[in-house]
Amino acid sequence: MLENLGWNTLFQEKWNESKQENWVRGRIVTQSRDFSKVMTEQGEWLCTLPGSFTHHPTFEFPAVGDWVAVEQLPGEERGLIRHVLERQSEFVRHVAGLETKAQVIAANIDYAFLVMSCNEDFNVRRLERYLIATWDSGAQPIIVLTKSDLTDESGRMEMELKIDEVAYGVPVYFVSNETGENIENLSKVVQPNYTAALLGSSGVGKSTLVNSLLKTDKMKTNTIREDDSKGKHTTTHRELILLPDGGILVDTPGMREFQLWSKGESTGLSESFTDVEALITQCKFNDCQHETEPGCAVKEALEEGTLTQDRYDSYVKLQKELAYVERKQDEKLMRAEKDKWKTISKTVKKMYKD
Ligand SMILES: Nc1nc2c(ncn2[C@@H]2O[C@H](COP(=O)(O)OP(=O)(O)O)[C@@H](O)[C@H]2O)c(=O)[nH]1
Ligand SMILES: [Mg+2]
Ligand SMILES: [Zn+2]
Repeated sequence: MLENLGWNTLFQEKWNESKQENWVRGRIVTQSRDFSKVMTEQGEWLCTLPGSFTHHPTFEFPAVGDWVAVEQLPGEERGLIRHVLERQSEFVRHVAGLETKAQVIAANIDYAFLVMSCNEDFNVRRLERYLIATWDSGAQPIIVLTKSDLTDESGRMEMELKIDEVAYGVPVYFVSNETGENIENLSKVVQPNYTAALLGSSGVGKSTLVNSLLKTDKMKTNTIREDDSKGKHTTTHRELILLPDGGILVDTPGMREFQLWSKGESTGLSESFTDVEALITQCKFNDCQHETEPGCAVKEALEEGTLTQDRYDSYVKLQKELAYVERKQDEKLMRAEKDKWKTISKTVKKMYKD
């Protein structure tokens, strides 16, 4: 039963190390601030986190896709989340707004479906961002171009060329919920017990795609509420869904902005920009700024047109963005450290007084 939800031997090992007698395993199906819906071996339970959990200094809310240990409340279909199993992957972004904080969009995913629509939403610069986050997540990227019924052969070729430039070797699927193009093939990508998350802007057809893959109308989509002025963002929470052939999907609400998060040791930028970084190693000087130095391989490539200016500018911009987030994170850690010492010294002083 748990196997159908993506349980594997690695989780089993972690579980064996941590399990306690009254704990039941489950996977988070939906997550809001206060509640988690958890699919356990004994059914779907509404679960909360005990306060002691959230007061822990390194506390992080569990996310959709997390495997958790639940303690059932006696006689109820509710429980307390006692433990979150170590994640095998996590897709993270910088939370929208000014706060320096990570937001886990989905945990324990095998595939990241990077969804853009063929008509209005296609944007390689955004794709670059999603790719960096995907390489950092530990999931495999799959590019999904929806609404293929709204473009023609030359439109497709143009998009394929642009994608080749930023995501060479990443699988690309043109899909349409209207004509059914590639729906079957995409469903085969999500093999039984594997999890794929649909990531992308609002309105690109993610929920409709889930319905196509499910062969039902489970997910609410924009069309249903087209006459409802508030109905623009129909998917309001992330949700884990089981496919009839055994795969698992996570539908997510659209992300209006996608700011990067860095985990310090992140290599996503390098993995997404192997072309640029390979050039940099060929510059004559190790500390080349790629501006006026002689023997600069980057400048040469830009002049020859083998590297486009847009791509290079994007690399520089994303690198700065990541460095900024890292600096902010360091500052935040330092502040937390200072606060900790303040509290400790206060306690010590008080002890001496008493
Ligand atoms: N032409 C066309 N429209 C689509 C397709 N898939 C979805 N749509 C429309 O796009 C809109 C947004 O769909 P929805 O699934 O709610 O997008 P989401 O916000 O990404 O979940 C709806 O009006 C859908 O009917 C498609 O393959 N072709
Ligand atoms: Mg949706
Ligand atoms: Zn250079």
